[in-house]
Amino acid sequence: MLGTRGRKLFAAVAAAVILAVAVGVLYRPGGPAGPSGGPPVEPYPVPPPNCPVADLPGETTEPSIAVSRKDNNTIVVGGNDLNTPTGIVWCGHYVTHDGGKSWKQGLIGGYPRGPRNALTGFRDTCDSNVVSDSQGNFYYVGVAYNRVPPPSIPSARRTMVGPSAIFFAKSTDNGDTFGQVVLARPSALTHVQFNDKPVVAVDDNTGDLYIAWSSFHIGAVFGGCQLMVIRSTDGGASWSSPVTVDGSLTSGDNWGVSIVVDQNSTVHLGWPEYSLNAIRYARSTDRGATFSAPVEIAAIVYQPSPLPPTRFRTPMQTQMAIDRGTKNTSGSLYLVWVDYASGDTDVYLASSHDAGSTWSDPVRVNNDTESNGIDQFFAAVTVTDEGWVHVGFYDRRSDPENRMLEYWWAISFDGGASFPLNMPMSDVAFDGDLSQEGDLAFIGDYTGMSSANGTVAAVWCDTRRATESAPDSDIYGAVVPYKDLLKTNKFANVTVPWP
Ligand SMILES: [Ca+2]
Ligand SMILES: [Ca+2]
Repeated sequence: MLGTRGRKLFAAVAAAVILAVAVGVLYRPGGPAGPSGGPPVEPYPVPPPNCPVADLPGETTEPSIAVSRKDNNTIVVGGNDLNTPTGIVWCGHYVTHDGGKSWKQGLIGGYPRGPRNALTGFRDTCDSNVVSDSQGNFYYVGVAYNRVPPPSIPSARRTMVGPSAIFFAKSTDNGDTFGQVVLARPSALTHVQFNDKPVVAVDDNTGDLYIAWSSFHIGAVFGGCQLMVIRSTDGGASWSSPVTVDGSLTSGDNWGVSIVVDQNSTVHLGWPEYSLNAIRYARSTDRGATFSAPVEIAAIVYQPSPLPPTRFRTPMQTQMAIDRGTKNTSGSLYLVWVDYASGDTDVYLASSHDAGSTWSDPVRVNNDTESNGIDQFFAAVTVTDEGWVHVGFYDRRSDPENRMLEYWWAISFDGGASFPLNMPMSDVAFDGDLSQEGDLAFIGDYTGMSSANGTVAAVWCDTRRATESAPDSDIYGAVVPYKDLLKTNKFANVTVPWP
């Protein structure tokens, strides 16, 4: 919620003064507009059907997703949900057992006037990240915090300090409930430290769980930021003391970490280090006791936040996925981020086929013309059983004004070396500025993509039901039997190399 993101909030408020307001929802049946708004380009892939995952009247943003690795009709989504008894933001969980046809919406307990648990007493929770293990259990982490003083006081810095903790929640009933909640990293230093943006991963061999996050240290001005990792060897009931992977108390600005654990129990981390304009990587081969010295995977140019012409903020984080299949790319790692070097944002991916020892040069994932002024951002990644790499992201290429959002999907058939197939996944375009929390346009800071057993599923914050006079956001998604889609759809200049 703060640090890099908090600083972006200042910019968001300042930039909001003169920018254009929302223009409503643009439905786009039959394919996107051609150049200069002309007739639809053909042949053009038809997007998969979209489903409302979380669509109550209040804002719901910033989704993460995990397809059950045991039953691919069961999918759990987490998000920031304002549909709470007192109107505060709290972590929601949404589950389907029928492949996305119907969803059950709920909240992690502990919210004001809600069921009591370890989160009781916190004013807000947010920043969901959810994964499934091979048995179909789900693990969910987020941030719990108190704004001090209350958010009505117009000082962004004051609103951001206060107690903050990393919480962990677990579902052992196929995603229906998350009754087991613990503070994996309690708030230790009130008003000095802010724990932010956790991610969770599970080791298939041992059942060990890992959480990585950013710990901001706040002095008279912003201090340093440390990238921390903790481990649980008892299914999340208790957690180790943190290991610092990168950053110091006085310098460093690493926010947006991603984590996976491979088949050999090696823990892999990727993250942006803004003070170095770099994407960095480190790993642990001793079950999280120590981590290698961070290495640079790529130089980056950090994008503006917000990205004109829209007002919602656009910080950048990494996401990472591992190939759990049995083909020759098994164990390959894929890390995605976005970069502004071309003068607009583009999605990039780096691959490692040797457990993180070496990484490929960055590959541009979105295949529209470079430096065309169109933004792609909030990238997510997953790998399916045959080793295909799927990347999801917001894309504004269908709108020459670079305003209306669609969610797009790119696929690599060659281990991340190229992404010949780009197609829309959302079946409408929408204006992100129609999602508002208070006076701020806000769609969260990321999207989610996950896969298992022939299904690719993605979720994104979506404003298709909002209007200028009635701002709102929902989480929408698509649950796609992707092989069927690829066999029946039309793609220009793409031949699918069926395995
Ligand atoms: Ca671009
Ligand atoms: Ca809503």
